Amino acid sequence: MEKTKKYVSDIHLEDYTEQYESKQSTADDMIFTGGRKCESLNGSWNYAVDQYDTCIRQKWFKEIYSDSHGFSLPVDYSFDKWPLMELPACWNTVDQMYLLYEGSMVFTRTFTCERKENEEVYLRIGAANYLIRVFINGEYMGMHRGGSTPAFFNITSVLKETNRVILQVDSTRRPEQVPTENTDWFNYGGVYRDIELIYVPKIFIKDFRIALIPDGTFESIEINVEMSSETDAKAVISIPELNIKDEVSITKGKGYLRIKANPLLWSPDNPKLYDVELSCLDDMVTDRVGFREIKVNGREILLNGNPVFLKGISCHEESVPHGKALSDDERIQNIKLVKELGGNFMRIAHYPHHENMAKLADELGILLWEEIPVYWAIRFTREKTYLDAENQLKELINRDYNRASVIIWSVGNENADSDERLNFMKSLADCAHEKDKTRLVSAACLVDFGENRIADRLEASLDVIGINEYCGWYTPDFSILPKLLNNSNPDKPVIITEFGADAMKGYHGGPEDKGTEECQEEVYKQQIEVISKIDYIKGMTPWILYDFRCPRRTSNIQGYYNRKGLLSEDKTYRKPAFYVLQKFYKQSVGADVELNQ
Ligand code: GCB
Repeated sequence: MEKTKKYVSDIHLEDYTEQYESKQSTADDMIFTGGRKCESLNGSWNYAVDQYDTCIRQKWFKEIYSDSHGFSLPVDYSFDKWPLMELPACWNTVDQMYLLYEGSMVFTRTFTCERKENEEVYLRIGAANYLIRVFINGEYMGMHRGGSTPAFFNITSVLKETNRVILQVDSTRRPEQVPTENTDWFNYGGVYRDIELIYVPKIFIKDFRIALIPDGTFESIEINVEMSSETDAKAVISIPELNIKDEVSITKGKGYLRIKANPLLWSPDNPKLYDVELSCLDDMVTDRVGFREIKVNGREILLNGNPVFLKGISCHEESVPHGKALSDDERIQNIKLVKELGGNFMRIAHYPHHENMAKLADELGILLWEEIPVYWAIRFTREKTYLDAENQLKELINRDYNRASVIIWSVGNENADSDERLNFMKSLADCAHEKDKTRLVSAACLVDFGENRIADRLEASLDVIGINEYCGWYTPDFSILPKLLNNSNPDKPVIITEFGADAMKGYHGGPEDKGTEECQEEVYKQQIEVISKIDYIKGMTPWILYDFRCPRRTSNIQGYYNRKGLLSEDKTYRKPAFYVLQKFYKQSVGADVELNQ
């Protein structure tokens, strides 16, 4: 009787998600992972599409197979007999049947765990879009919100020798989420970044930050340590190549040290990295870091004290075979394409990409703009939406703080200038400044075409102004661009974060014919000619490196792809505009460019 009642209440309980709102993994739950003992849980997982969220309504994770009298109960799952999927993956690319699926899927597997008595074990999920709920051995472990940043769960207390883990992932777009329902990219679902167990001692190094102090001397490194408990201890930092081995004293779990050093400075031309090691009590972590200074002086961006022009390109995290679950080879290919263009900078839009992107950019020498998905019409008035956005920003900063390649945090893209939006985004910009004094803060803003000038109240909170303008495309009258730029007198450097034009590979016509390669080529020529003459423009990241999937794009030349790529979506074909940009980037910037021969 009890059971029957329970069954019926599961079906009728409509606010069933409430009970899983507790234990949210946030930026505060992150732990530093470099150099730690870890075990991968990537590989084959059993899975089921769970469109009606039956797993969490009926609490499948409790695995109740019989009643109190021992009679077997009917259940709606058979974990070990479900089909298999190799994780990490975006389910949309795994099977044509799931291409357009948005909703929940449930993944499960068992794993063994040999934990030493004094070890704590964390489950880390690199990213799952958008919401993930985690269950182990019948217990709810917690949830994570935000589709592009990592989640951490301390699972020590429930571990046995053999363990069942269940992940419920929900990719549903919702208006109050970050991003909101309507974007200009494809909403991939799945657990699409690495799943791993991380072993740490009872008291461990929770956070470790190391950076060159941006004081213009290039000879001071600072180290911040946070321990997992309010302990007093001594930590040791070593950077063998710089002959550094120093003590950091930890008081109530926190430590700070400033060291004199003379590192070779990291730059795209010389991406010098140093092995660093931090040990404290029974714990030790490692990293490979570069030391560089990025600053703004008036309208200049200074890298290691020298003015730099950011020759960039925007890029989504996507490949035809893998969706967002790129391989490192695919990431390297993207960076190499930017190098081939003659670029030194990438705007990795519009959400945090895999942490290996920044690690590879460190190794290969590319500067990065990293962004959170505060995109278009976010619910600016909703407090919880703000907290979600701020948490994603903090998770990104925590994750990539030690990456020299990352020079700019972007707090959003193309949000109409309202009072609510100003408050929301100003708070995000202030938060980024407070959390990180070693980088610049920006956002991709809209141009004020009414007044025909760069004007956005958010600019006061930014170090660098990002501008999306589509003159020659969405704003067909190209002559507006020179007027607008000449009409503006910003007191900060400006990066043209977007311009571009759709072009379908192999589709030809005149420069006026929208969607042709010739039209895109012409837009690039016109844009570059104007942009290169404006002295306050210190960088550009045209939209975009290669075509990407987008449900909004249904025209005959688009075929559900945004075709503003300089390359086709499979990256095998370079459109003529690729070579226009390449020519500009390979010439010295600042000089007038003759693009019409
Ligand atoms: C924009 C957006 C970008 C779009 C692009 C376009 O301004 O920032 O996400 O994909 O325009 O192609 O319309």
